Amino acid sequence: MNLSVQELKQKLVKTLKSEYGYVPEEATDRQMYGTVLTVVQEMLLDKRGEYLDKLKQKDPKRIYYMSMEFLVGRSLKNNLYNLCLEPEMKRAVAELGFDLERIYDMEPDAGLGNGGLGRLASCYMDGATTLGYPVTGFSIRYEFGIFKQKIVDGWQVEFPDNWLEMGSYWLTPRVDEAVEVHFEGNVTEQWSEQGLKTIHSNYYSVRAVPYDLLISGHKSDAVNSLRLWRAESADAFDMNEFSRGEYVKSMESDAKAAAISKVLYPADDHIEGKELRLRQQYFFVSASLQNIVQAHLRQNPTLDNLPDKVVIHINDTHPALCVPELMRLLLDEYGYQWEKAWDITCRTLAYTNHTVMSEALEKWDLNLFRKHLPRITTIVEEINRRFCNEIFEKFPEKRGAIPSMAAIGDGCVRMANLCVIACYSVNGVSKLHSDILKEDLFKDFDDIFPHKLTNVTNGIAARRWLCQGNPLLTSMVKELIGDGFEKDLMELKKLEQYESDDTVLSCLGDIKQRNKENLARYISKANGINVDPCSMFDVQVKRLHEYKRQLMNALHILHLYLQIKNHGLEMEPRTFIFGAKASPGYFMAKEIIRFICGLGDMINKDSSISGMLKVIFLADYKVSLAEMIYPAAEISEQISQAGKEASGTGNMKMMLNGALTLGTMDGANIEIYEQVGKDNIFIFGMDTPEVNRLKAEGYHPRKVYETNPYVKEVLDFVQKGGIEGKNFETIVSYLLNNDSYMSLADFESYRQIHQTVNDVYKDACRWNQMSLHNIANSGIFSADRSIMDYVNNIWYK
Ligand code: NBG
Repeated sequence: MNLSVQELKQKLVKTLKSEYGYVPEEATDRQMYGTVLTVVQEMLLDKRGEYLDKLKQKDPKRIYYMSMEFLVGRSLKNNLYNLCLEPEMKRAVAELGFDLERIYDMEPDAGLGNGGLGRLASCYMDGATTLGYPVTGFSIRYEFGIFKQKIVDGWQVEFPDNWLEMGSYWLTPRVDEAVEVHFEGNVTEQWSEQGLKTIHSNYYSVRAVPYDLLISGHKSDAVNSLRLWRAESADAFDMNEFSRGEYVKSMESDAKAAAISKVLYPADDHIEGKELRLRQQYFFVSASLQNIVQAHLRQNPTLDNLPDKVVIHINDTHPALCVPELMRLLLDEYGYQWEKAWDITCRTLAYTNHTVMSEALEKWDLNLFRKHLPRITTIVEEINRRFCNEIFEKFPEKRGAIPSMAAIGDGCVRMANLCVIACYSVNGVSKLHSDILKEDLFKDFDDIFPHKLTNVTNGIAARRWLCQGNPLLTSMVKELIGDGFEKDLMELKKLEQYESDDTVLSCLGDIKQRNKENLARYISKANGINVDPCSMFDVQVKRLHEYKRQLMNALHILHLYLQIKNHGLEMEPRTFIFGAKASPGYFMAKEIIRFICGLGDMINKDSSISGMLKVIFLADYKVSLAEMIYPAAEISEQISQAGKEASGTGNMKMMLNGALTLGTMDGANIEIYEQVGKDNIFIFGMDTPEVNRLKAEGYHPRKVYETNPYVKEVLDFVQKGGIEGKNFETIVSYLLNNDSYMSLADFESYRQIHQTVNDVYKDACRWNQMSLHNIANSGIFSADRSIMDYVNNIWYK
C-alpha cells in the first residue's frame, strides 16, 4: 500500500477528530491507540472490498477452516508489516507526538486458543492469505480468551482475560448475517408428499451473530477473514415475566445463551467432557455451516456441486459435528435423500488429527449428546449403522474390527472415528505422527480406505516469528541474501555459504547477545531477578503437560545444582527459562510448576554457586511473550516422550531464530534432524519403538532410581524436603511408582547430552556455525509450505 507519512498523518488526525473529538495535542495514548487501529482497520476493509469483487468474478473454490481455537496474538504490527506501512506509520505517529512501540504494547493478545493447535490455525491464515487463497476461518468470539497466569507462592493462579476491552477494534459485527442454532427439543417423523420427513420441534434457539476479524497477507491482494460467532438469546426477553415482576427469570434465557460464547475452555491436548463445551461446538459448527451453504447458494443454483466449490476443513475433532450437521442441512433443510447427501458430505469435508493421546481423543456420552442434540444424534446413529453394515458386507476380514472402528461404542460418540469415516482426507501433522496414525491409531481405516490418510507437516508464520519478532537477525539476513526469503523461506538456504565466514558468524553471535540482553531486561522487570546475559539461555516454553516432560528438565537442573554444590562441577553458566500454562484442573501440571518455581527460588538465591545457574519461570506465556523469548533462545528443549508430541511448532520457531534443538526423536524434531544433520542437533533418549518395547516389557521406574546414583541423589534430596523445606511427595511418588512418560528411563541419556551441549558451547565459533546452519535449513518449516501441501494434496487436488 502506497501511503506517505503525510497522508497517514491526515488520516490519523481526521479519525481522532471523528472518533474522539480531539486534536493530537489533547489526545491520550489510549485514544491514539484506538485511532491507529481504526485507521488500519479501515484500510483493510477497503482492501477486503476490492478482494471480494475479484473473488466474485473468478469464483474459485473456497476453503473454510473450522477451528475452536485461533491463537491470533497481536495484530497491529503484523498488519502494518504486511501492508508495508510500518516505517511510515512510525513516523506519522511520532510526528503527532506519540510512540508506535508504546502503542504496540497496549494491544492485548487475542488469546482465543490454548497452544500449538490454535497458533497453527493462525499461522495458516497468515500463510494462506499471503499466498492469495480464499480461506475463511470460523470460530467463537470468546468474551474471555485463555486465562492470564500469575504465580503466587509458586502456585499458578488464573485471572480472566478480558481482551475485548482493547481488542475489539479489529472486529466488525455483521448483524445482518446472524443465524439461529437449535438445541434440545423433540424429534419426530412425519409422512408427507415427499416421503418421510424428520421434524425437530420444541427446541431452544440461540442466535449466532458473526464478527469478522480481517487477516492480512504480506504484499498480497488477498484479505481473508476470521469469522467469530457470538451467542445471544434468540427471543427478546420475556415481557410477560418482566411485567409480573420476575426480573431475574426474564433474563435467564439471555444468560443461558450468552454463556456459550463466554469463555475458551483452557484444556490443551485433553478433553473436557462438559455440556457447555458440546454446546459451544455445535453452536459454531451449525452457524458456520448455515453460513457456508447460504454463501454457496448465492452463487450456485444447487448444493449438488458443493464439493467442487467448497472444502470444509475440520481442525482436530472439536468441529467434528460438521459431519452430521452438513447431513442435517442437506436432508432436513434442502430435501436431499440420504445417499446423495452422504456423497456430498464426504466429498466436502477434510480432517486434521493433532494428537494420539488417548485422553485427548474426544468422546461424548451418548445420553448427553442426545439431550442437547436430538436430531444430530439420530443422524450419527444412522451414519454408524450404515458404516458398520458396509464393513460387515464388503470387508469380511474386518468384521472383528467393527467395534473399535464404529462411530458409537461403549455408550459414547467417538468424534475421531466419525471424522475418519466421513472425510475424504485425513492427515497427521508430522511424518512420525502420520505414520503412527496409519500403523496404529487408524490402522483398520487405512486398510479399507487406502488413500485417505496423508501427512502435512506443520509450519509456522516465519514473517511473524522472524521478520517481526527478530528485527536484528532479519536485517542481517537481508543484507546477506536479500529479502526473497520473506515470500520464499527456502531462500534461507543461501545462508549456508557463510558458514565459514568469521565476520558473519560473529555478527550472528552479537545479535543473539543483544536479544538475550533484551530478554534479561524483561526478566529483571517481570521476575525481579538479574540473569547473566552471557550465560547460555536454555529454553522450554510450551503448555505444561506430563508428556512434554518439563519435570525431567527440572530434575536435571537439580542434578546440576547438586553436582556444583557437592561435587565441585564446573560448567558454562546457564540460565534455564520456562514458560507454561497448566490447565486449571490439571493438578499434576500445577505441582510441576510449583516444583520448578521452588527449585528456582532455592537456586537463584544461593550465592555459593556463584551465578553458574539460574532458573526462571516466566508467568503468562503467550504469543507476544514468545515473540521476545525465541530470538534470545540458544537451546530449544523439545524433550517429549517419543511418539507423544504430534509435531511441535515451538521447535521450528526457535530453530528459525538460531537456537539449537535438544530433543528426542519425536514429532517434527525428526524432520529438523533430517534437515540439519546429526552434527547440528542434540538428540537423546529412546525412540518410539524403544518406548513401545519398554512398555511391553514392563517399565519399573524404581529400578532406575535404585541403579542410577544421580537419579537417586536427586530424588532423595527432594524427598527430604531439600527444596526450600517444601513437600513434593506427590511428585516423588509419581516418579517412583508410575512415571507415565518415562522421564527416569531417559534421564541418563538426557544428562549426557547436556554435557555435550556444555562442551560445544565453549567454542563460540562452532556454536554460531551450528546456529547459522539451523537457520539456513529452517525454510521447509514455513506455514507457506504447509499451505501449499494442503492446496496440492488436499484442497485443490
Ligand atoms: C497439538 C500437538 C502439537 C502440535 C499441535 C499443532 C493438540 C490436540 N495437539 O504437537 O500436541 O504441534 O497440536 O498440530 O493440541
